[in-house]
Amino acid sequence: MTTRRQILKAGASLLAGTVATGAVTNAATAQSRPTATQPPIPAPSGQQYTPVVTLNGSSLPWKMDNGVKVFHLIAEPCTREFAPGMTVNCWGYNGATPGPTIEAVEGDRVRILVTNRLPEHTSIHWHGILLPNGMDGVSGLTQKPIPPGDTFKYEFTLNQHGTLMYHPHYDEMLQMAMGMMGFLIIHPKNPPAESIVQRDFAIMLMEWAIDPGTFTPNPMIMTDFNTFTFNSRIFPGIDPLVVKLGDRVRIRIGNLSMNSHPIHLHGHAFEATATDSGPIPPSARFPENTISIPVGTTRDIEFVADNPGDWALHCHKSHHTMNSMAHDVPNLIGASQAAAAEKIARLVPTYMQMGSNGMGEMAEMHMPGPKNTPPMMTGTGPFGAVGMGGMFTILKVRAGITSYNDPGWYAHPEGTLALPVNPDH
Ligand SMILES: [Cu+2]
Repeated sequence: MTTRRQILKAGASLLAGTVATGAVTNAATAQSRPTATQPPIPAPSGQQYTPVVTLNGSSLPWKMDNGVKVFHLIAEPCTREFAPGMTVNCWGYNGATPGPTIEAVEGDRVRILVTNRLPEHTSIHWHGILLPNGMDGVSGLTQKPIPPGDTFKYEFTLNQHGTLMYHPHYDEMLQMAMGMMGFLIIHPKNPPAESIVQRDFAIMLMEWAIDPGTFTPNPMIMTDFNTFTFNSRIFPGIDPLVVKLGDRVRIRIGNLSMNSHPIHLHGHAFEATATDSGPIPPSARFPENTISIPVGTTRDIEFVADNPGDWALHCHKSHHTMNSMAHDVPNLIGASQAAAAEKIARLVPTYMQMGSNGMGEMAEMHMPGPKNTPPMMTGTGPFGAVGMGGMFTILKVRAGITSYNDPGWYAHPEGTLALPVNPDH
């Protein structure tokens, strides 16, 4: 007799096999959108707002139909370059993970068509949006799932403003682990003067389990993730946030991963101005350097970029600024490896002992790794190896720039740089 346990086991190994070969993503036919940050779509005539820049992503164009903004999302497999040298088999929307940012204005009526080109059912939930129950996208509860090949229509009026999200509510564990998520951003109809910004960025946080040498995230992993992304990119593949000195800047951060991420900005104090339920009253705001973004939420932070330079913006969980982390390795800090290294070198002549005096040397030594696997710490700045990967990018604040193209590295004014000295003088 075949037991339930045997069936489960057989199913699991079959699934593991498909995941490992990438067949589950139909990688051969997968779409892939550019990973360069696309210029935002300007506000249409009659509406005024600063359009959102989705770092290493894009916004979703729309058509007008009798006063209704009509968007079309396509749920489908895609490939995503996380950084040069690492391309991942994902699922997303319109060829990208995160999917394109949907942008609208409070009071708009929107119609969002969702076509399913995945090999299984899906549905789409509008996270944080106040809408009629039948538009909420929870398969089984408020609608039938969308079968492969079908298109469902969602239509509702936006009666709020803020940073909201969309994601599946069918086989969520797998579909979100494969990258299915995106922003739905609603600008206020009549923004107060103090909330008008010159630069408005959107960053989705995500974590993945991608074994070294493989191409497909493992959705079965619950805690031991090894790849941490801003908009499904890892440093140094993440574009910088370029702003002019004096700009008021908003960064909208969403988290649909399995962990909270304390996001830390150097050189500036900011305030959280909104959650995924709307604005935080000014009387309730306080200055911060680091803000934890809990799972399943968004936070908007705002500040005046009043300090020129190249400022790190990163997750403060130090394992989250690393790539392809392996966590089950022995601790060698302070251990003498000389005797063992000599013996290993007889078998493997290229063997290098590492870890006794810290691991910083790994940032400078780019040892060849398995295919499709970036070094753990990587990226180079004007002073050498940055020693960071994962959730790390740079806020570039510049005086006198005339475009928001990457201005290169900051030139430090004379006398403002930390330099070696003789401590006795
Ligand atoms: Cu983190």
